[in-house]
Amino acid sequence: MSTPRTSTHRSSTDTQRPTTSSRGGFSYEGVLVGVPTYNERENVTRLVTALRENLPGATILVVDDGSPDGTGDLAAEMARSDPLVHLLRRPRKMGLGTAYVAVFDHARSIGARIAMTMDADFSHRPQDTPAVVRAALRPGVDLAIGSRYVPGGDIVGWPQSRKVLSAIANRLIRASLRTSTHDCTASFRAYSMELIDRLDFSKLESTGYSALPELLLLIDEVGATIVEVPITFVERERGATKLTKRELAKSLANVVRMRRRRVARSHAQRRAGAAGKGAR
Ligand SMILES: Nc1nc2c(ncn2[C@@H]2O[C@H](COP(=O)(O)OP(=O)(O)OP(=O)(O)O)[C@@H](O)[C@H]2O)c(=O)[nH]1
Ligand SMILES: [Mg+2]
Repeated sequence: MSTPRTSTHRSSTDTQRPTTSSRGGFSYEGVLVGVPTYNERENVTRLVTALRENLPGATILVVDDGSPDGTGDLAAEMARSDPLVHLLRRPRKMGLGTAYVAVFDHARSIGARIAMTMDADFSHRPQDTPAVVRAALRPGVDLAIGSRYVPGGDIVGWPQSRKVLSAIANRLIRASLRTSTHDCTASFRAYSMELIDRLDFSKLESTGYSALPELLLLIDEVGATIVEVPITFVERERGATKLTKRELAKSLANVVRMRRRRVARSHAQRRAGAAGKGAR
């Protein structure tokens, strides 16, 4: 069994660049960008096109959960003509947490070095993706988070009330999980596959939005170096949110459950520490 370690946090200076392509530009070969979609027909084609431009050489995977608005068909059209656009069609809405695990499985199956996840609604700007990927490519970095809550990060288009709610929720989660991450609910993340291979996804209980803080908990449990890269988050302009009040309530309940798990682990560590001292 691996010994739990505490994750470390670093600032995000860009030092390592992706490889140079035969045409002289940077190539993001070895990077998989996973985009979960549910009813994103107004966004999916534009987003995949923008990602292909901003991350040349990267593979894009759309994970569509049987969107009734035909998002899957639009993605299928792109995948037919571009070998770097992949599509996973699932029969029904199965939740964001399971979509992320599908992204990690796909990244492993194509031998990727980095698995990135982001939303389809342009809240995560395609032009910010290179900085997040490059941060994850730095030696020793396990996870780079595109963060709203570090200096330089910003939110555009949210009313003040939503900004305050999100900031409070993130502070609460940060304190409950005893993590050093500031943006615990961000889905804009680039994971090294070395980190993914160390995680035990059978422990992941959340299937929806709360998979994001729960993944952080799993990551903290194995010990990892996390960097937060400031990004500008932009409120969606097209399509509708899938974040329902019910989903929010479920996420809150899940944070309480995670807090209990985190405290139980600390107690177990303390007991193990005391037993170790006694034995010496
Ligand atoms: N495959 C899949 N994608 C989902 C599911 N639920 C949401 N998504 C996608 O996950 C991303 C985030 O969902 P949003 O509705 O934008 O949620 P949000 O960003 O928290 O809320 P807004 O601020 O209103 O945009 C989008 O790309 C959605 O299409 C799901 O069950 N399955
Ligand atoms: Mg959104």
